[in-house]
Amino acid sequence: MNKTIMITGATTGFGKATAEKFAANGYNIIITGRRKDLLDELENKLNAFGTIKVLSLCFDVRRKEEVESVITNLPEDWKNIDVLVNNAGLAVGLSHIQDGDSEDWDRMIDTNVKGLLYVTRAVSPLMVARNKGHIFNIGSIAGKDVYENGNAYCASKFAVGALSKAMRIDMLKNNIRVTLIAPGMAETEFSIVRFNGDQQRAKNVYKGFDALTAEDIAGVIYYCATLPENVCINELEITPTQQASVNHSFRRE
Ligand code: NDP
Ligand code: 8X3
Repeated sequence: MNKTIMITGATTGFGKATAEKFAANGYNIIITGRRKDLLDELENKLNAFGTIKVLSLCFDVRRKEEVESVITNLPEDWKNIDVLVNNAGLAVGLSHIQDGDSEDWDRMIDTNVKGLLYVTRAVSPLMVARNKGHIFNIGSIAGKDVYENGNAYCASKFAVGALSKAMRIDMLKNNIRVTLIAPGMAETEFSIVRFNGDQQRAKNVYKGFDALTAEDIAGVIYYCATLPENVCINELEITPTQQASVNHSFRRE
């Protein structure tokens, strides 16, 4: 029988690439996100794999009641979620804390921290009931060290790191694996969102730089998920070869 993976934020970037990777390897896929048109497009693409099932759920992870209702009302044959990828997240803005926009802070904390908590609270009891499951939390190297102007985004990703450790401990007796994935710079829609749609500014972030791709991260998640069940990778930091840490990157001229 196929295993089932649920991925938040599967409309683009890491989430979409992860859906494609697991679909290609025979998993049934639950894709989620806010943009219905992109979910429909991906659902059609994944259905072409033929031997798997796809369920598309359009919701905002910040809406607690909606998250609870969507998971509670999952069709019975979709409740056996083997892998959850808490990926939905974003950075908005880049400014010194004294100039920061509190609405940007709210969006980041509500999505990256509270959204992740709501989804985990809804899905983890299904895993605990079966005494098996694997939760991936997409943190960041910005959750390992801070950089100038990163303040609230870094804080949200430090929180993801803390929650990953906490989940691992809280569900230790329930045989639940928890893996924190902490990527460095990857070229997705991330910078376009951070700079409110400014494509040129987003492009400049990756100039002279071989950034990670969404597929690189999907491959790492797949690797961790398919290790023998007695093995749990608790945490993995992955950067481009040209990036040693959040504050040390090498760019070609
Ligand atoms: P993308 O912008 O390409 O993808 C973000 C995904 O999150 C989209 O599918 C978006 O879908 C979804 N999302 C955002 N807000 C919400 C919300 N409120 N409710 C539901 N879904 C939401 O960026 P990445 O793929 O790069 O980012 C994925 C994760 O990886 C994020 O948590 C990010 O912080 C993290 N990360 C990214 C790095 C990078 O350099 N790219 C490095 C380290 C970590 P939609 O808009 O349709 O809702
Ligand atoms: C995204 C990586 O360095 O832009 O989490 O914050 S960084």
